[in-house]
Amino acid sequence: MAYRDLREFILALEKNGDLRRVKKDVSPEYELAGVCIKTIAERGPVLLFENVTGSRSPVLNNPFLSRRHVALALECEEKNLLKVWMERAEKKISPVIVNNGPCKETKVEKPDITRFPVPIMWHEGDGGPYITFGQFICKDPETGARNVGIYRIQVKGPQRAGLLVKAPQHGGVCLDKAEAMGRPLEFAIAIGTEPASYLCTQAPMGFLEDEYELASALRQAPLELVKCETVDIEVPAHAEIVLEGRVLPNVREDEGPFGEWTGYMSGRAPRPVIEFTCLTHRRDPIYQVAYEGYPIWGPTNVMQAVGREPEWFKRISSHTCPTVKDVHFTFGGCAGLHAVVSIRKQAEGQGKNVLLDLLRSNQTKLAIVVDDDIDPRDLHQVEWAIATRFQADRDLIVISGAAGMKLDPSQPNFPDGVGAKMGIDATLKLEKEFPAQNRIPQEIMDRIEKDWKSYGI
Ligand SMILES: Cc1cc2nc3c(=O)[nH]c(=O)nc-3n(C[C@H](O)[C@H](O)[C@H](O)COP(=O)(O)O)c2cc1C
Ligand SMILES: [Mn+2]
Repeated sequence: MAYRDLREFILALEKNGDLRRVKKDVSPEYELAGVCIKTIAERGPVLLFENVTGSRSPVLNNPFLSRRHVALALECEEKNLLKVWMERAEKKISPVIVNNGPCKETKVEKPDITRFPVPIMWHEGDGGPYITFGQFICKDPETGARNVGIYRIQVKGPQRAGLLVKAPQHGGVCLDKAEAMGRPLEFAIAIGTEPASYLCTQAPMGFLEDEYELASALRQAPLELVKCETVDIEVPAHAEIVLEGRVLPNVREDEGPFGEWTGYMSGRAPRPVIEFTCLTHRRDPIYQVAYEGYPIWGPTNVMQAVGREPEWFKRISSHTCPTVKDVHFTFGGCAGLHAVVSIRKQAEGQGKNVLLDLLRSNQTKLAIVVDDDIDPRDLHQVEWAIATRFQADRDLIVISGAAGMKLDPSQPNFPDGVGAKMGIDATLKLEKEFPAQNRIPQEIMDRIEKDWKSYGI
């Protein structure tokens, strides 16, 4: 049975031993971030801060700390995540609109976001407190198609905030269209929901595709949505907190800096401005956040990788290589910049075509393809394949001046988003004789396995 709301998922995490309730008073200024970092590095437990100084709401950090946590969220086995996601995503389910929902239990017509939800300072030098884990829901001003994404929100005043989103992100495309019509872009931000509504936001979907259809498919039950009070948007009925508002057309104010998920501070620049018109929440709402700032530990990379891998697997298998085995967006590669793919190669040169597939993404700057005896999730194995099967003058692709991820600080004219891409084909040549791999006879290995205790090791 799909989780109905965040609270049911919290209970499941708790039952699994994956959640701790922090009773100690914790300051929202850097201390909460610092405590999160410690457990993110260990891949758990998920933290529910029950006493945040100056706040009446408990704060839950991003619950998707490992693939195991995502598997619990989707109620499947961890080893089947990719397959289950692809199978469920095939059969889209429409969300349903209901008349009322717990997110309406309390209504505040003049919200003050400097007081609620909890204004949290994440890193030294941030331009202000940031709302980091809201589902930003808007509609394409031309077609009315719904779009949902997560974008950083800088708290600036009781009803005023800054927003970082730019085309080709779909939220940015919607904003461009609204501004061209001279109209504000209405939106709602849903915070604290059942897990699929968060996970769906990171899938690289088509512009007119509705993320909440994917969420409904992933949870195998229609997501219940309810109409907003002041804007023409529908939000998850069981959300803990809903902020409604408008992005002001053609208004820009400085936004940033902010410690980004690349592990670096991203700069201050004129960016879109939003005005809040209403806030509704459940009784005793739980505020949800995501500490983002150090990719190697994978704070938000887990959900980004889990959302991207099925889509790229599908694209590669449907057009370039039906025998693709696995796709891995690595943590160190910020779950987007670096991808490793394993394939059973069917034709010479196919490895390079797979690389080109991945490199057309405006995120990915390094793609590595390996044979299917290598596990792309084990980076030691990947390095071994590069060390022993790859020759730089023959198997390397470099493309310069391509559109890349705008927050990559290594780009020559950062932050213009233009940079180089590299592909490493570490697959064996099909026709070329290659030394046999070291092996011990299988029957001997089986016997050792069986008699293992007798060796007294
Ligand atoms: C915690 C978190 C914060 C994010 N912040 C931003 C952001 O500030 N701006 C942005 O463009 N994308 C951000 N992203 C990535 C987008 O949510 C993601 O690319 C999404 O697929 C965009 O959806 P869209 O193409 O429908 O707009 C963030 C992702 C996560 C998990
Ligand atoms: Mn979208």
